Amino acid sequence: MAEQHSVEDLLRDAPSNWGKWGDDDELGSLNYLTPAEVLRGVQHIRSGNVFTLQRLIGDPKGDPVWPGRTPATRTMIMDESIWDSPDAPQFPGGLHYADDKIEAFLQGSTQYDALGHVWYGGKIWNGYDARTTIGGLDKASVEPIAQRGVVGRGVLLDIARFRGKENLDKGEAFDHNELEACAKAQGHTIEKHDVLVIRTNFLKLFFDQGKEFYENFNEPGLTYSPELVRWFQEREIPNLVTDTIANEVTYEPETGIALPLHCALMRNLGVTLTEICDLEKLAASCAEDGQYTFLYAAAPLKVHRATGSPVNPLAIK
Ligand code: UVW
Repeated sequence: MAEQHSVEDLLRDAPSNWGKWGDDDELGSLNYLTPAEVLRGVQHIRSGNVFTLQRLIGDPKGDPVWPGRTPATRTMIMDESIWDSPDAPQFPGGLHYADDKIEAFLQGSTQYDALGHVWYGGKIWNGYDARTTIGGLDKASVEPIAQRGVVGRGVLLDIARFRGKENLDKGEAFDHNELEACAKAQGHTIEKHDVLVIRTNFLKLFFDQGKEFYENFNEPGLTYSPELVRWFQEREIPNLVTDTIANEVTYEPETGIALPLHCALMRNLGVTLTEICDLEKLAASCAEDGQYTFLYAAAPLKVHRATGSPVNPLAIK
């Protein structure tokens, strides 16, 4: 029988930031983003060009989501047809209006993960009991992230371009050394407290391939190694932003463990994850003007006890 691996075994001696910001902390590595970091980010605004990084919710071409989730559905509640009926509500002055609602996975579009979104061994970020997630996250929900907002220096690491590819393919892995090499080729360095924005353009395949996209689902991205986790800890990286559904190679190549970086980075170091971004316009601009650094600003929605929330991050160059 094949040897079984657990994420607990894999990460037994892994670095941790639990307790670093106190026993009550729910922000993790976002604590690194002080007002001084906002001002450092502002120094990278040169042209005033603004890029929105959210994917369209309800895209007529489809919404990429993690297997098992379904895309948001939008339902029209009020429109002009309502007033065709004699029973339609009447407002003084003859007002008509349109209203709609969506039913959506809070993790079903461009999103911030709450720090308590993923765990192992019965403990979430900062050592809180995983039972605090029952019925809603009492600890480390998306709410504290939304209350605070995320602003700092962003750096685009265009790995697809660095590898000379239109998009990365299933399971293609890279590491922190390649992030450094990519930054060097782009003409900058990765500094302490940078928000890392990594482009793979993998979701091009979602739109090109249809159903085949989900066969042998295994996204490309960073993959676990002790060195990589230490690098994130030493660089004090607050936020990892990517254009894939789950920000890392889905199954760690050596052990087959699912999403070990969610555990090593988010649960143990408190690094926030931002997923399913659309980086195409930003990447085209960076390739054209050679400026890969910018002010990154994002605030997920304030949803009480939620595991995550949709967001439309901004990159301002
Ligand atoms: C899972 O929760 C499995 O993935 P994500 O972080 O992409 O929402």
